[in-house]
Amino acid sequence: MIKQRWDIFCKIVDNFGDIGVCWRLARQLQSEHGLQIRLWIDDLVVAQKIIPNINFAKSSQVCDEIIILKWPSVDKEDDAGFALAAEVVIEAFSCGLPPAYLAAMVQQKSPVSKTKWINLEYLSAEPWVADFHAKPSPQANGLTRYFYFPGFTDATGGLIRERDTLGSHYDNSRSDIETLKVSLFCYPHAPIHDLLAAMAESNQQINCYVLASSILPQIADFFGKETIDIGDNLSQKNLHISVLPFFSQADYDALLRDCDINFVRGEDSWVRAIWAGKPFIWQPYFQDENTHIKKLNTFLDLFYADFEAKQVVYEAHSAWVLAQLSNEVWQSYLDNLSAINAFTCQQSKKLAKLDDLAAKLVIFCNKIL
Ligand code: TRH
Repeated sequence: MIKQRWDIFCKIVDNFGDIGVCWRLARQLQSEHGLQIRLWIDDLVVAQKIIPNINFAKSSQVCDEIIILKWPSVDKEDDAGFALAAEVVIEAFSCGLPPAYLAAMVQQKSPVSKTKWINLEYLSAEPWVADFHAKPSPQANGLTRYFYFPGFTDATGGLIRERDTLGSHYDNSRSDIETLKVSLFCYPHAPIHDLLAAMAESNQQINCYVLASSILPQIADFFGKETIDIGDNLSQKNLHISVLPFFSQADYDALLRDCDINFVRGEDSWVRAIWAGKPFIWQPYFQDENTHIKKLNTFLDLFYADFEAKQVVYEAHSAWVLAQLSNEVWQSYLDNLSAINAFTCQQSKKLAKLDDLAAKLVIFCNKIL
């Protein structure tokens, strides 16, 4: 059977969320929906962090059955094979499509073979998302670009969740845990020093797993050291830090499931923390005019609406995001951990009943002309 061809275009703006999302989506569309995926990436060096077996000297290669292509600069477009536009093209996060690719789409005469053009947007729990999701946006060149908004309700494009994401890993019986396991992945402007100090003073032993990233200087500074490295273990009072390498996505997902509390950030690690079903504290990606705070609050309102101890969760998030974390806020979060754990697990299962993003995207693309 001839496989339907889909192209995904990914520009790596900052950090790993853009490629993290595109890579998960590419793999799921290929493995669960039988599509042939070409993933165009502008920066293979950064992409290697998420796709470890990429050879960034190669402009074309296959990794895990995904065709990975280097997105060349405009002057090299002619060599890039853009003339062969796929059945569906996903423009990730408004990254723009190459002019030669758009030109090929404009040339397509037959309505049946026209490329369907989807702009995959960033995730937000804000209510306006439902109004804009799946809406067409006619372009000056005669093409139609569709907005595709991921989200937390039926009226949106769903969340990325592979078929086997929610196994039987949920563990609600955590009341007698003596040593808490905490994973830490955050932006360097978070109050890391305050968090470590609060963990050290907790009434419980804490093993904190720090994934190697741009926050290592802050961790080193807390312990009065110049630098720290992967593999280092450091302790202060009840806090025990282990510096871990940057994991593969699968190993990182497993770590999230294994920990009792996960500090996550951006978009993709946030969603994975939800699927892990464990208490998590999310630091949204910084945006001007406090847009990220609005995003955070609408998410908290949606996710914790029916949670009796929601105040504790709100306080912990706002302390973390507004850089005012105190020992009291942290201890209060720990004191309520059993309830937060049970509620998170319940919400995770509830969200997993909604159709996932890849499945909804395939249905949507089959529907539009
Ligand atoms: O890296 P991020 O901060 O990415 C951000 C956000 O996506 C943000 O919305 C976007 O606007 C900005 O980039 C440009 O956080 P995020 O989204 O959690 O992506 C991190 C990826 O790294 C995610 O796919 C999980 C993965 N990861 C690993 O594979 N191994 C690891 O050890 C860790 C810590 C993360």
